[in-house]
Amino acid sequence: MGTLSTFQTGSGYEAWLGYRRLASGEHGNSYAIFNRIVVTEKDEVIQTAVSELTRGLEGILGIQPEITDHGEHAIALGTFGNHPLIDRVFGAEIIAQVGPEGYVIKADKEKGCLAIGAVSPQGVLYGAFHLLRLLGIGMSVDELELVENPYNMLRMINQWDNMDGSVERGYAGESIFFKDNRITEDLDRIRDYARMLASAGLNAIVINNVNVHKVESKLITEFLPEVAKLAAIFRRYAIKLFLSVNYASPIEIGGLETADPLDPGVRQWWKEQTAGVYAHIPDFGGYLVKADSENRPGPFTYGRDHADGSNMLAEALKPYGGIVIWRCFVYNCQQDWRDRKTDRARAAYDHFKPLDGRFMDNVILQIKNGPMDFQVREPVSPLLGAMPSTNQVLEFQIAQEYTGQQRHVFYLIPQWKEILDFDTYARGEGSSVKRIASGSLHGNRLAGIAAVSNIGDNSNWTGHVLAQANLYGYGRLTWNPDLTSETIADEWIRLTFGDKENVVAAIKSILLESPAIYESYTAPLGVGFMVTPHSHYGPDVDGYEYSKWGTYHYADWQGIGVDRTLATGTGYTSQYNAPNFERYESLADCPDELLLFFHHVPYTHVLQSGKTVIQHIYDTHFEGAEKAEQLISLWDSLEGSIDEGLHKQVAERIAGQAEHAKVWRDRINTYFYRKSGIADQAGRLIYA
Ligand code: GCV
Repeated sequence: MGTLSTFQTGSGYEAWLGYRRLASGEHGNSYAIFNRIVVTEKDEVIQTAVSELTRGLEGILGIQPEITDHGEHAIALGTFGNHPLIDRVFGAEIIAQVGPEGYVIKADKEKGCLAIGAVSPQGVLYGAFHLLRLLGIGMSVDELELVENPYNMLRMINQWDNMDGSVERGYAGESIFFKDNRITEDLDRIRDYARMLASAGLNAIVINNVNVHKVESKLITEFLPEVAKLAAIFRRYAIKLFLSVNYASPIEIGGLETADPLDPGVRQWWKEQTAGVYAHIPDFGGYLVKADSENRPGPFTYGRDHADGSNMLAEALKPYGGIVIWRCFVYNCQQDWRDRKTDRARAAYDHFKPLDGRFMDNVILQIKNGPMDFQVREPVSPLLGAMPSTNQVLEFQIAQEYTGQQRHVFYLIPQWKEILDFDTYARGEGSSVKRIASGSLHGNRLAGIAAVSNIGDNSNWTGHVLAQANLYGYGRLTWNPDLTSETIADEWIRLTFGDKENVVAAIKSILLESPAIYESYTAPLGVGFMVTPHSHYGPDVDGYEYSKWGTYHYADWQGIGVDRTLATGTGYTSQYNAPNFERYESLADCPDELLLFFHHVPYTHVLQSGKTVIQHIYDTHFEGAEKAEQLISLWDSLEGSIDEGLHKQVAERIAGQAEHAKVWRDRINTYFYRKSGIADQAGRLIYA
């Protein structure tokens, strides 16, 4: 298919969909049923399921199945009530367990078939990918019987792609969607991306950056015919297309003098444009908006608030079933470091919480997982769960902006799981973030998870091959947040690299240890942001210390950290419900890994671990760099056991990471040695 010819095996292009041939004996499946696929429906998503299954069976088992609309001894797939074999296999009781996007799979020996049944064509497609995943990792499906439903309704990817071809915070090349201010003609590549997303269970995509410049503003006008072509590709994979819009579009491209959300002319303008969008894309998902954030326009200019702004767009989308996703990443990015009262961490909650209940029911607020900006370590955003009468979507970042930029390994799934499992106590004990994101806690009509994509036009999609695990894992976790990090890693490794046990064990340990390793040689104890301004790559402890972005650590000769307590600091801790508030407020109870986020302490402060802050900094930085170095030999041990091309690519990145970890180690250790004048107890080399 398409672009595969230009990206051969070893490039990483096939990602987890390589459908590697299993050696006979690697699984215990009876082949007979795989020779035929019985399908009765012409629906395009079901046809996609058929072609994926055909392709997969050919790759994994070397079988070219016959496609037919009748008969038995086959894989049967279809929606309930439309397929005689499916209807014979599944009774009312099991059908009742299958939700709108779910599916049931059953190996029915009596009827001689393996049936995939669903309420919707989309469910059939997910079921087909599930079957291929099991076959791909060498599992027997002879006794299979399972029902699956996604935990989250909205399972979304946000591209930060610009029409000039660049990708904001992109670490894997240029955009696959845009080039030279036009929409791509390489639709094969888009289709291959859609396959990857659907196979991981994702169902929505925003194709352009939340920072919408003048040219991208025209995606809802003159570029619509091309956008419609992209929407058609994603539609075949049951993925809804959304666009980021520029809040000031009525002025920038509409020729109006204002973008005031209460102005009748402005409201009319959005209604007309939206009608135009739906004329081209009848199942268009809606708009994503970054407003009054980082110098982007928004309703504040007109003395209006976020509810006024988002409701205006919601009204335009409402007749078509569209939604507005309105981001809460709103803070003062013109802060003065001399002002000790303003705290960026407080901003989203302070802006949005008072607006609870004022948003239309087709507005969803999109909230970053932490109060700052996708740091290696930060607490969970207190806004999550704090607006019971408002739809909320949780935002993650798969792109590794602050986590090594896809040059360092950083398996993000454990971090996301910690966030999803965090108890907000919004409605008493058991109010986990995953229940807020899914909408189940407050009974929201719209809810889910969105994440910033990590792909670009590099042949392996993600720059670092191991970063593919984050894209795959994001989809799997969004489908089922109760999957473990180990299970997801295991699946991904087997599908990508094969299932030799030494390979699975080594790569799994690299992935699972990677977050702790990276955290240990970068910013300590939750303080964050010790990165080079703008690029956000590499150490620069004071890079943001006197800047207007509001990201400070306040290190002096005696101590470090931000006092965010209610008692003596910015009061940010009070945005949390009890008992989280008390835990963060108390110096004694605050978890070590977040200590400097909440408290300013002397370097001699003793952590719960028993170490002083300064010794913790030295120890973690020496150990982290050492562990990064050890990854080299671990990876080398796989030479000959995995594809040579993939091995080489990753080897280069791991070597680079080990070198860069030393840069981090020395910059951080020297900085704090110079500030504190306290020597390392172990007497290791610190450049004075
Ligand atoms: C898309 C951070 C990033 C910006 C990004 C912004 C956002 O500040 O550094 O590149 O802009 O987040 O999420 O809007």
